Amino acid sequence: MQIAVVPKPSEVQTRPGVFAIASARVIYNTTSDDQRARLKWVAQYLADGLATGGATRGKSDKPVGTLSVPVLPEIQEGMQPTGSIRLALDEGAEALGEEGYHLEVDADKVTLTARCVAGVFYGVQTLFQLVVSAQNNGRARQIPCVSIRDQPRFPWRGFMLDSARHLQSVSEIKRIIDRLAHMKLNRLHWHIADDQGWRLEILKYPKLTSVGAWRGEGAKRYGGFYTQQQVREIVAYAADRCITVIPEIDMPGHSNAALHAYPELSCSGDPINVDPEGGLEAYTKQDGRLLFCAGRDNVLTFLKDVMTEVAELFDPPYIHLGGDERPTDIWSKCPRCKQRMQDLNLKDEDELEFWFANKISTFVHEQLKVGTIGWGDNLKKAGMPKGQVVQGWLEGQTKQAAEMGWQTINSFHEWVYLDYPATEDAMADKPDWMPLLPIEKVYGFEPIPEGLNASQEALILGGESPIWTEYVKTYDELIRQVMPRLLAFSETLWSPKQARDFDDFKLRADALSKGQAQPATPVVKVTKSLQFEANSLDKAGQIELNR
Ligand code: TNX
Repeated sequence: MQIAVVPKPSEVQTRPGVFAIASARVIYNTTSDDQRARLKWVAQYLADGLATGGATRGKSDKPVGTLSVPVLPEIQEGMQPTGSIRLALDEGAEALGEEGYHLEVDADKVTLTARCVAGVFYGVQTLFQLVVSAQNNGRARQIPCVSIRDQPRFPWRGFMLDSARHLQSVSEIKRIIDRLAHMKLNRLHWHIADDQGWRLEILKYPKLTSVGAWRGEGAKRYGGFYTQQQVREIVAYAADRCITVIPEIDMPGHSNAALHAYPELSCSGDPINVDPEGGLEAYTKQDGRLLFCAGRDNVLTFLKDVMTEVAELFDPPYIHLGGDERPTDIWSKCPRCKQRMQDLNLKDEDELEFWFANKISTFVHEQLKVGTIGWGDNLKKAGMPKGQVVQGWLEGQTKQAAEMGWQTINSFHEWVYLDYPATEDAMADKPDWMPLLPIEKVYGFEPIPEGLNASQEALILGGESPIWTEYVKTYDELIRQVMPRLLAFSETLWSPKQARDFDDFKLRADALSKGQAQPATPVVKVTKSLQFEANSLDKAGQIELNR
């Protein structure tokens, strides 16, 4: 029987025979005290997934029954009962790293071992896919005997969600997180502030959301934001699924929404309007693009205050500070910016941006003890702040960054920007400048640029695929845009380079999606997330979706 797992595991050995999932029970070992609660959570997540999704979903995508899978702590190590799925931590399994796992499916039992809980979690995702593909092959409730040893090629496997141009509800974001987990992606880079909207509640600056989260008037009014409570809920939901949320507050450009709320942070201080459309056209009108004033001290105070709340709220390893596409020729005409440049002996706007970025980045590093990331636009200009991770999106940036000694995330737009059309037909609905990005091309993405030496290659942490949402208004459109290309992307970051084979990928992806409404999407649903959805549907009507 074909083993349809995406992303493709590092080592797979099939054997004759099947394991009957229908009569399974899940047991988890309890030797490690601090990990016990997490392991138990993963065991329950597995049982819930088997109960409502994988094993019981028919081709019509309707549940065809329920499977009750008990979850029990292990009674005696080494005495695994027949018919059980055993989840175990083995701290000595160094070779598996932090995210690897070893899955043994025998006719009478399943054993899933990992050094860390994340590895167990990824082994569970593989198990779900074995169930889904077996069922799509007409072998519901039976999975093939197999031995899988698997671990990711890169530690940074990211998806970037733009909730600034158009936003998604909390329950939709949770569904996105479920999908990322199925694809073994582990970073959700959340773009929550841009010219077209500020989406994050900041207690110290309430106008960011009462004013900055909205654009347009009357029937055209559009907007919404995430309360701090909702953000905490999303961060925790992601953490359960081994996904770290990386918030991005873009600066000094891409900041019109913040300036709309607090005009005293711009160079002129004049009130500004946000274009009701929220698309790229609004942005590309050069005269409409503003930026934080680098000459005003209140801007630094504001951004430091915002960073302090962001750090407290997300408790992230990194905050993304943007730094892309700064509008030019505004700072050099502003008396305050000119004064700053004179005082600090800075020769041009690029040097002023370097100073500005350094101020905020140093504050985040030193005061908040959080790392920072920046888009690579300034690498070859005045430079990037010390210690910042560079996210390369334009041609050559990732390579330049690694050559210059920076840790780097590769997001080269031509290969991984999922706002670009996937087919010739779809090009008609997109702006002319967007190139075609078919799934074959995404699948061919190589995170490590050619021509680097070994120590430079080691600086490439992985990659990230963004969905920018200027033209992506609804959740359904977003999923159509993202899937199945994100599935192809996940394989470029997880699987061994030499295992890449597009035809083989298509077969595996099809085996997972056969008969399902969404092509190439593992559809295991989890009871817990369904309950969550019912409970948390847009609390207090905070998110207006304008549908
Ligand atoms: C460039 S990528 C941007 C975004 C746009 C995107 C559209 C980057 C750092 N900036 O603001 O949404 O292109 O494809």
